[in-house]
Amino acid sequence: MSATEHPRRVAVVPAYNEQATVATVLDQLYPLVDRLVVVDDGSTDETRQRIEQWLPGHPEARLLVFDENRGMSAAYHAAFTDLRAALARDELGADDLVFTVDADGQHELAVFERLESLMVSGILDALLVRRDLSTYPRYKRLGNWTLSAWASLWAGHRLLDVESGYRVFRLGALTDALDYYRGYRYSETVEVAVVMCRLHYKVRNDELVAVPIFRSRTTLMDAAIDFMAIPLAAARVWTRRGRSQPAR
Ligand SMILES: Nc1nc2c(ncn2[C@@H]2O[C@H](COP(=O)(O)OP(=O)(O)OP(=O)(O)O)[C@@H](O)[C@H]2O)c(=O)[nH]1
Ligand SMILES: [Mg+2]
Repeated sequence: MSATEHPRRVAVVPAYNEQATVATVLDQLYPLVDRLVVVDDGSTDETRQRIEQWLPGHPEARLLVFDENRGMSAAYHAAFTDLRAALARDELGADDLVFTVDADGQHELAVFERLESLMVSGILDALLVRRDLSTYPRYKRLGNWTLSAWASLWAGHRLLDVESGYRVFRLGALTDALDYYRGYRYSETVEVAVVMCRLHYKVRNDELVAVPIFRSRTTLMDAAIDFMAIPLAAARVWTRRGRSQPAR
């Protein structure tokens, strides 16, 4: 990419049982991006059919499917691996931007331009959107604060909403980080944040964005898994790359 060119935008949308919202989210997202990857994570409702009905007329969109539910982290891993292959084929560049967006309409797409300009002007590798959780129940906010503080300790960088699924990554940094984590259930979000910080990539997690609707399907078990996944992700970087050797 030359200095005058804009990075391409790629959207990744994991979807599990989102028949009510998925087509609307894809409709709103498609005009904002150059390429879109949606993953149906073995939905048992009409999600897959809704996506298949939506696909014609959207040539830059691609559907990956799991026949059985494998969890959000596996859905991201499949999509990111697909993008890594596109990078290797030179279809995409290391400076292209990957936006991750939930299929449930929880992510405010009106801020897309703002997120891109923050990435470009700040020369960021990752912008983990900080969701405005003021409409969330108190126990959710407390859990989020605790997990973010715990992750900050291991990341060596202050993280304010480490569970956020609304993110922008530079593709080159993301594919590098992919060598250090896979994620289980929801742990992809906390693991990639810790890994990227530990690899000395430039990460921000302070840009506050409103959440249009509250809906939660995560459980206390998911929080416990994330809690354990955080030090393990940091340790993976330490053991594989060494404590002092920066990535870039
Ligand atoms: N719940 C769930 N979502 C999945 C799964 N696989 C993919 N997803 C998708 O991953 C995205 C995030 O899941 P959500 O359940 O909205 O979780 P969240 O918004 O990060 O967290 P909460 O606000 O605590 O519920 C959505 O687009 C889901 O459709 C899965 O196995 N379970
Ligand atoms: Mg959600």
